[in-house]
Amino acid sequence: RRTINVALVGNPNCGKTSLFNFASGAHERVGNYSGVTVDAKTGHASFEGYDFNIVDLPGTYSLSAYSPEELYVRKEIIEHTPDVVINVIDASNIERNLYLTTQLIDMHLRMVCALNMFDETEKRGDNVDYAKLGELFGVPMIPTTFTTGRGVELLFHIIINMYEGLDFLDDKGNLDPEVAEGIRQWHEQYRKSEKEDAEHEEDFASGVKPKHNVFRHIHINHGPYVEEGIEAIQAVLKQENDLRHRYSTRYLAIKLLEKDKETEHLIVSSTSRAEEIFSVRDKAVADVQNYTHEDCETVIMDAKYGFIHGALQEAGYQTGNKKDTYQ
Ligand code: GDP
Ligand code: MG
Ligand code: K
Repeated sequence: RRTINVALVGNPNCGKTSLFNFASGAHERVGNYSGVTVDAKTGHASFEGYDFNIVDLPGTYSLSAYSPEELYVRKEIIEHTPDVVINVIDASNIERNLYLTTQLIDMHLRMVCALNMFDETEKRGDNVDYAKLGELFGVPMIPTTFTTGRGVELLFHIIINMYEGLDFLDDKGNLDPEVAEGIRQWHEQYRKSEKEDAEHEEDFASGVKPKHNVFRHIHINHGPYVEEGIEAIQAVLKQENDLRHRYSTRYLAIKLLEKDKETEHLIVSSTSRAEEIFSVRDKAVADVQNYTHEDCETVIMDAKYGFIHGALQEAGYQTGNKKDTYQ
């Protein structure tokens, strides 16, 4: 039997522990509370002949490392590299929740999104083409209600198939050959990327994409100045083989542009090129500031919200007007 390591990541109160309890049979406390310690609970589940180790991580709104929770989640993802990340999203507050998703995308993970609280959005009369949204984010988006277990089987089915790169069921439970091919190719790209990161990233940069690749790893475009900076920093990072094989150089470059202290420490402790990397970074930061009259962090954040806004619009997102049914 194969064991798949899964991590639950999402904003506070989006339903992570409810999924954890439902899938693993645990009885962890759900609801509005904040613990004094930052830690993760581990549980086990079985689906379709596979075993799962499930880690319920603390809730975070972002991965900017402003809080112990954010640092903890980042470390857990980077150091323990789960096979698949389940990004739980409170679909009744989708725009804000997708911000974390855009940061997870930078980390280049195998990921699936649970559009949880789907019952609430239905009560309110929200509308969204979640298949389209998934396509735009390059991540399968599955409507779920973890209080009743709706969508959980499909979610795990998709995780298994992502892990194995095999077939795929659509939301009606039928095998959609085009989506199956998309998943398979996406998976191949991912496997390839683990071995040949640099080559892989160049593939994406030059726009080479498989024909039916519905779930491809996307790059969120942060605008010409930030992207130029990312490219310049990546060029130096890629000369460090250890770093390149352990981390997504794009993610590290973005974090360096945000002047992220943890990432700076990582660079200092793991390369002999720290000085060169910081000087390229400092120049990029200054260029962004000069051209946009904003600091890098703001430009990056605005670009991510711009991407979310555009994707929601393209997926026909509309909030229902039956607001009284939602507490
Ligand atoms: P966490 O902070 O992400 O671990 O979220 P919890 O699992 O503790 O859930 C927060 C609250 O939302 C709890 O009161 C849950 O019962 C409730 N909840 C979780 N999932 C759903 C869902 O899909 N629909 C509805 N209506 N409530 C949910
Ligand atoms: Mg919880
Ligand atoms: K990598």
